[in-house]
Amino acid sequence: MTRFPTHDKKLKEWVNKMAALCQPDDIVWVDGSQEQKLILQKEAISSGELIQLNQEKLPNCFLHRTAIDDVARTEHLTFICTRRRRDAGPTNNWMSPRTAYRKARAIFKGAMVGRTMYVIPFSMGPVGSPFSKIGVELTDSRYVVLNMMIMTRVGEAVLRQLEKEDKFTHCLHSKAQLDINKRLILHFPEDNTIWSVGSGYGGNVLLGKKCLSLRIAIYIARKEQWLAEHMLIMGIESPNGRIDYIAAAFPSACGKTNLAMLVPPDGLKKKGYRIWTVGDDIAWMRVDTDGSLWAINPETGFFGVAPGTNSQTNPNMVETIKKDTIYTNVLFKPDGTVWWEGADGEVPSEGIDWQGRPWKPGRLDAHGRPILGAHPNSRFTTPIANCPSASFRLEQHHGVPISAIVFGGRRQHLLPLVYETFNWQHGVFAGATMASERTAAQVGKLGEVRRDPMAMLPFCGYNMGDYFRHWLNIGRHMQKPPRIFHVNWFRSDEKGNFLWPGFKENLRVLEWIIDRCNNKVDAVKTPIGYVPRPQDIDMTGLELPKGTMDKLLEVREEEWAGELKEIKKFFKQFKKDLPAELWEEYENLASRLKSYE
Ligand code: GTP
Ligand code: SPV
Ligand code: MN
Repeated sequence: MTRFPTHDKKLKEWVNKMAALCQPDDIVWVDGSQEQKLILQKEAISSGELIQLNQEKLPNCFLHRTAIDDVARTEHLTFICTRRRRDAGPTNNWMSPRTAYRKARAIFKGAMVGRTMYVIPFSMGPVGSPFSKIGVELTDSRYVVLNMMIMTRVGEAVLRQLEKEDKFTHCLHSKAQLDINKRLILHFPEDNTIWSVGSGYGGNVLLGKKCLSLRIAIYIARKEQWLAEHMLIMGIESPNGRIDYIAAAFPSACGKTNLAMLVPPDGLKKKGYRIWTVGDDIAWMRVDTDGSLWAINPETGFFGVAPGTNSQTNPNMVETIKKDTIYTNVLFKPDGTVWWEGADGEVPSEGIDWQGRPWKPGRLDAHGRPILGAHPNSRFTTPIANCPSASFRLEQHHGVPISAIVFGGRRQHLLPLVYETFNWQHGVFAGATMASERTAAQVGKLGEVRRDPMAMLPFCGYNMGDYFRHWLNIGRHMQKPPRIFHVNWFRSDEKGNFLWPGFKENLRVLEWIIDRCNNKVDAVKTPIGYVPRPQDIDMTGLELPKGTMDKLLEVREEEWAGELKEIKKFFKQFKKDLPAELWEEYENLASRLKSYE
């Protein structure tokens, strides 16, 4: 008989019911304690789920390898299960709840035989904050438990809060056979329930993250009049000591983590800028009584992309991941440390690759492509508290006030380095028409341009037409709405080289954004929005080839014809569910472009 550390009847009944389905040998409640964490780590090492890394060089760090076909979110196996198909909308995979439960139940049945079922009570957001939501995840993976302990607030205090609210998101996960043909990531927003089976990869199994904090939260947020978004949150402290906060939505693997903890480039450092990191992936935002938008990061950790992380691109992250970190699918070095493509230092002469095979640099696969040491979507899980730029306002129950919302995508052509939209409605249009080239964060063809409104295409738990309408409504509730901008760090020349150096230099663009918010700088009006005058981007200490800035800021009317066509095609699929305001913005843009020389 399991002892239940809670008197909450609904919770007890649900745990019993799920245990009856999955048939674990044992049930263990996760209390968030250090003692329990050490036991779990030890067990995970002996079961092979974790490899202990060199504890002198990387204290309290571990390595995990997933199955070879389980390395990124599998969007084609991810479903929104609402009673009406219409409520999932044209951009989501839909399954009826009845079918979904039936299919998944067959896979969950007996899936935990011979295993322990862990019960993880967790809070997204500071426990007890009006922003926060509670979930309970049941899982048979120690890797999941240890990751959740980094990414969320876990333990006793959460249970007490849950008992008060008597409401929580029911999250059930089992690795089952880790079989891609028996993998389902199912969301039941009408039941406040998530069922994930057959995977061991982060975004599919850390159910507090994308599944709860976006796909389920966005559904709750519409009812409760707030926003759940795929956004980083950062504070930019100006030389005069004022901190302006921005929230920025870029699709997966398009630079949120890097921007959120940027270290000012030397030229601007002289002015005294400082960055405060609030979050790198998810923002929950509410209109407060002062009429402006306030945001929290519901998470307590980063689940960041490893490749490309080094002291040039992201020195704060390099510092953060030196301890208390779980690495997934990176290269294991003979000295018990880790490496990935684009890491600091020399390329190691040998190691064990992410698939567990002996590795040497320079080897090619059957197609003549280099065999990578780390998977392109290899990641680390690490506590925000260890980040040198962590904001002192992370635990504040009311979050931070947002001055600007920034949308951005990975676009080789067309989109200038930055532009400001004319007003909230036009800003929503800019967000709704965002597009980006596909990255390794999701399974599929790399480089293909796809529409990814507000970076939420894979995470919008209901009809996207309704989501756009909700955004328009939120704007009407604010006396002081944030200004909305669009950035593109990835514009390229004819040869495909990036025109803009990116990373820390992006602060130069953020400076312009903040100056616009504070009415300190002029701009040039173009058909798509306001772009900077070249002289208004501070280039102290950064030299670009002559003419580059003009190319970065250029709006080329002739290129926009194709884009308009694509936008129209995208909008049309929503039929009557697309708000009329967005068609109006479309027509306005088309006519502004027509009369533009
Ligand atoms: P998710 O965790 O998947 O949501 O990704 P993310 O948006 O946090 O992306 P991240 O910051 O991890 O960056 C992903 C990739 O983009 C890395 O390979 C970076 O090297 C690259 N990147 C980030 N910022 C820039 C930039 O300013 N310019 C260029 N060219 N590349 C960048
Ligand atoms: C993303 O893909 O946007 C991520 C990683 O942040 S995952 O948790 O897998 O979704
Ligand atoms: Mn993300």
